[in-house]
Amino acid sequence: MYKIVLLRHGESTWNKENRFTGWTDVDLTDKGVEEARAAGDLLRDEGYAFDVAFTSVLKRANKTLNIVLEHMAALWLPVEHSWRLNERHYGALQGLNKAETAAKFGDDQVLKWRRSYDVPPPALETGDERLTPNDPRYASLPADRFPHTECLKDTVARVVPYWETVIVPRVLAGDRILIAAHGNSLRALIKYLDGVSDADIVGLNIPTAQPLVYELDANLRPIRSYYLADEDTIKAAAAAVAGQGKAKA
Ligand code: DG2
Repeated sequence: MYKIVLLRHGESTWNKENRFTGWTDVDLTDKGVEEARAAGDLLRDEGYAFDVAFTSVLKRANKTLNIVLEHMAALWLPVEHSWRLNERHYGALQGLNKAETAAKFGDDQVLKWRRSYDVPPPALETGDERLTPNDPRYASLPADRFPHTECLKDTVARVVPYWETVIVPRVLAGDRILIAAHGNSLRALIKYLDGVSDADIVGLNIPTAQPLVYELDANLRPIRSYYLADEDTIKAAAAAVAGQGKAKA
């Protein structure tokens, strides 16, 4: 049996301001730092140790990972970064307030943009300063493939090849793996691992900085998965994430 741990980053400044973030490179809040510390302490206290970690090229995930590793006395751990683990690109919604967007377009439309499998948010127009294909962190991404928006299906299409070609060989080699990423890049991976239907993936919300353990069989199919925190805590945190996309009454 293999065991991997998935972790969404701690609260970011735009999570706090309830703004669509996507590939915008925002920092953690003080609360986010605290959440990351708590995640590291929890993993350490539960006896977890890792051989390699994978993360995105966005600082909210990178910093969360560093804080976790620091609290596990494992800052020396090899870390691989890839844009393929970035948050789903939120297109022209990036920067907008989620509740205000719901007030303008309706809760149902925002739910489709946030949680549907194949409805992408409105795309950024060519020339928009939020498109940064020349940023060196995207050197391995051809400029003409730099996303202007992404639905979850698009995110699955770039996360799964990374899982298959980079992470799976390490899992099969017996390495203990930590993946520190984002709400929707993790939803993409979970959809693939658990074979979640396009309809059911709408109801999946990932709380910040809560370690999620996957036990995998020899074929890397999930045997079971569970958060280390108690069920009530996770339910409340996931419901809070779901509620971020509703217009305020
Ligand atoms: C959030 C997720 O991404 O937003 O891009 O706004 O995980 O990097 O904070 P993260 C964003 P929702 O899909 O939950 O609205």
